[in-house]
Amino acid sequence: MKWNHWSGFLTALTLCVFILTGTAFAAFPDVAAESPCASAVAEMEDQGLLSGYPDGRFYPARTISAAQFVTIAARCAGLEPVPAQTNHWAAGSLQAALQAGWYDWDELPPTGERFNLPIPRQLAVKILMRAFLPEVRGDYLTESRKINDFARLDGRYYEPVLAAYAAGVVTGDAQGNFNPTGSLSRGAACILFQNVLKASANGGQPAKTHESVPTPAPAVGTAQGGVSENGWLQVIGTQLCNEAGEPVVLRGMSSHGIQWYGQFASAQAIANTARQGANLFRVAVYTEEGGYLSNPDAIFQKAAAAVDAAIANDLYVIVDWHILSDGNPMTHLEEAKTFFTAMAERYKDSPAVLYEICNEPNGNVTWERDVRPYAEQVIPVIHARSPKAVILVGSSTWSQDIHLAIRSPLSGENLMYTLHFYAGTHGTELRQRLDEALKAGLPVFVSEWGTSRADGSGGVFLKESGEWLDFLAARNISWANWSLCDKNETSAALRPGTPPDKVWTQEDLSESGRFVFGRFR
Ligand code: DCB
Repeated sequence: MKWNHWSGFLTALTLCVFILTGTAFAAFPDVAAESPCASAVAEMEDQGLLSGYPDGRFYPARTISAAQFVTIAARCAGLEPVPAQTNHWAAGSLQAALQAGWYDWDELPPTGERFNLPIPRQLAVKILMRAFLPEVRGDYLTESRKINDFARLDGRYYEPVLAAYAAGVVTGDAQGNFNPTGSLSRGAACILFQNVLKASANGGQPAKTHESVPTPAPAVGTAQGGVSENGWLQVIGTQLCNEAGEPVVLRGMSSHGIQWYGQFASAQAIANTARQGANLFRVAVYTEEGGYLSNPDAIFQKAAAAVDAAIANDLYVIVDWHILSDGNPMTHLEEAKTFFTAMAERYKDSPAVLYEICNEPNGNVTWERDVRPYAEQVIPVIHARSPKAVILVGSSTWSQDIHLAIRSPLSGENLMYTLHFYAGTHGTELRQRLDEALKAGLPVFVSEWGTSRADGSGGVFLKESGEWLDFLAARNISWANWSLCDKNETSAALRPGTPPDKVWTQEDLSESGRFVFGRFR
């Protein structure tokens, strides 16, 4: 708490005592004495912090506007109005709140166009936490588990909302949802004020609140069906969503290089994968190492056949421009444009297809100088033909430098950043990077990961893989596993010699394959 707010704090404390001890006299005929907000409403009204409507009612179910909410917060904190840009009745208090750093300019522009709109719950909570409990922090894992719809939260509100859960200011609804972009009723706002003031008086420790803390939410409720169920995908905040705007998680297999293991990108192999519960397939179109650049027409046909087979099996499918030994995506920019022009033209009407424009930039490559400018040239080629398509973008160091993209993210719709990991090589540190990216508002897609070391062999590292998958599941992050083939390496999902054109049994799967197939659903 800033000590120039001491007087406000004391006012708030005094108010708080009133709220907590005040008799719930019937200040408003429409607020029942036993209603959880009754005492708060009555005392706040009595203190001139809140007013009813001219008909003498309070209308606790009505939506509270941004102006009403911030004005009450300012009064509670003893923040005096200052000169403002508009003559809106609340402009002075809102200007003072803005200057006190309770919210940012773009959240409620001082030009006033949002003052009378409902205040989104995530913004309301941020303002309360900044105003009354600025020192409180919430542990990401502990608190995010309490929030069933955590994936819907805008990244810029992670910190205050997690802190608010930690301090018991917010507890979510009966389903464990926070509903971050929803509005607040006037009655519910009073409860929030009461909770934050109590916690503040308690030194930031959770106080007993009117709402009971729900048990930690289980896995976040998501759709994991196929294309016919989910339709066109869209990215909302950091979350991949279906056409209806509901969070969706894609899980499935990546092919190995189709120039080598094209037989495992066959209709039967893909159908086998779908039958195991996957809703995603990734077609790895190597550029070098005997891939597309050696034989563009034949490889294009092979890739398109695999995409068609995935679509026929109701799977989402990633067309992956698999740069690898050509570390810099700029090296084959023109070929990439030609390839994606043809792919996007062919699949422009299919909601199933996602485009991954550079598998793993590596070597002497930077996000700023190489990957970002490359993406800025290739994305428009795709979006010009398929405007709604989700496009996945890699980063330097084999798509691990997602933290560098935070500083200069791409602009545009339906873009996601890939993060690749190998469980035998990468752990906590890379997971922290992923959280950093989410926190900064970057949507993340794990379009390739393996149970092995980063070279595709060693292990298998199933315990570490499990830690990764739990981590991804808790964040609703989609993934594709490397790889669906029978190569004699531990990351391969099939045992050496497994025929591609039969229905596989458990005996055909490698140790890695059994583990990964078991985690699709
Ligand atoms: C990625 C690549 C992928 C590669 C796997 C495993 O590379 F995207 O193409 O697959 O991760 O290394 C391997 C196959 C081998 C094949 C080889 C070359 O499994 O059968 O012979 O590609 O085509 C990564 C990922 C991370 C790191 C290094 C590589 N890393 N890498 O963090 O150091 O060197 O390929």
